[in-house]
Amino acid sequence: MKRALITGITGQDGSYLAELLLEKGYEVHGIVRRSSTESFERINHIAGNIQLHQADLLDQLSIIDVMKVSKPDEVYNLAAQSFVPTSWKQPVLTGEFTAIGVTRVLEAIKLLNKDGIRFYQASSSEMYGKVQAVPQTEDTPFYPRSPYGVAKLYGHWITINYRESYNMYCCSGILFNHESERRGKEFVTRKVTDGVARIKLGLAKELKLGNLDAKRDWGFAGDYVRAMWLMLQQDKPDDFVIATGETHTVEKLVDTAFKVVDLDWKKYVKQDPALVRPAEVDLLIGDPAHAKAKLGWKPEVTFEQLIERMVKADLARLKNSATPDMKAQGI
Ligand code: NDP
Ligand code: GDR
Repeated sequence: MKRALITGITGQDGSYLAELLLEKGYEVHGIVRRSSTESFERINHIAGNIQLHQADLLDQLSIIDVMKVSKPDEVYNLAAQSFVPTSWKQPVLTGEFTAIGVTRVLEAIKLLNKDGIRFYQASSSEMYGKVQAVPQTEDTPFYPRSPYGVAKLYGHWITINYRESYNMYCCSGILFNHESERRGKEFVTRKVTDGVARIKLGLAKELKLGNLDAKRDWGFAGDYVRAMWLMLQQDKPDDFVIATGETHTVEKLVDTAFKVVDLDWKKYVKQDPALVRPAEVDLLIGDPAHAKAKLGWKPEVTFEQLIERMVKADLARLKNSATPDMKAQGI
């Protein structure tokens, strides 16, 4: 039985990846950080089948200890401060988790079992930032536009550096935006689908958003974790762009989500200058040709299917949590 260790197992991707690895017969271990309230809602349904260990990417010894106990064949480094706007408010902390945290994990692998452990790094399309070519490939030059993007670029290059310096099996997955009903509510897709469901149910009157012109290449998280696993099953380590190859504006996302419930978004969406970022990434569209050719990977869920499933999931969740008062009003 293969063993995997996932940092960031409580996050969106960590939960889907844990499910996938369990299906494949892995023994799954995960790192969780101590907090006064537990944030296990995405993994509660598989809690009996995975082993959780307390550790933090800020603490080198805690990572070494978890690796000694879990003895992984594969390490998936998904933990990060992952919300771009927070990276301007907490740039130093973002660098500590999202950049130097990667080196801590790589150092633990190098120390304990450099030839036996395969490593996946969660890199990001945010590294392209002010894009230098369209569509973006593994060879497109990077130009990050946020402290988060800069930190991820460090993580990307340190992964490549350990591969080249120590001959370690290290892969960097340059993943474009991927979403699901488990997405954090501060990210734009989930903010919109949750907002649409609230407006439809009479729980909210408006939805405040920032820049509606930005373009993103949005895919489904369940498809993207398959690519992570595939990267660690090859003869040689490599880096891969994972994307759908389609791009849409935030406005198109909003229109698509409101249409699921037959409402006109223009009546409800307000633009709030406070939500506009200090520096924006205007256009992302990835070319996944390398992943298609080498990994045999392709996305299964379309943009429209993704938004529809997210709106429906938010409607169902809000209806299930309706109070007696709300139920009396037909919610
Ligand atoms: P989430 O924000 O949903 O999850 C982040 C995870 O990291 C959580 O489990 C969080 O734990 C954990 N974490 C944060 N800081 C630490 C720390 N110091 N020590 C240990 N764990 C920590 O992110 P996603 O699942 O969406 O993304 C997974 C990874 O992929 C991230 O690195 C993200 O930057 C990257 N990425 C994501 C993309 C996307 O579109 N989703 C695209 C490209 C890259 P806790 O529950 O305690 O907060
Ligand atoms: P992003 O995702 O920054 O691309 O990073 P996010 O969903 O936060 O923003 C996407 C685009 O939508 C615009 N936008 C808004 N965004 C948010 N969050 N809230 C709003 O109200 C709003 N209005 C407009 C943004 O300006 C932006 O252009 C995500 C994260 O998962 C990263 O961790 C990951 O690396 C990248 O995707 C790829």
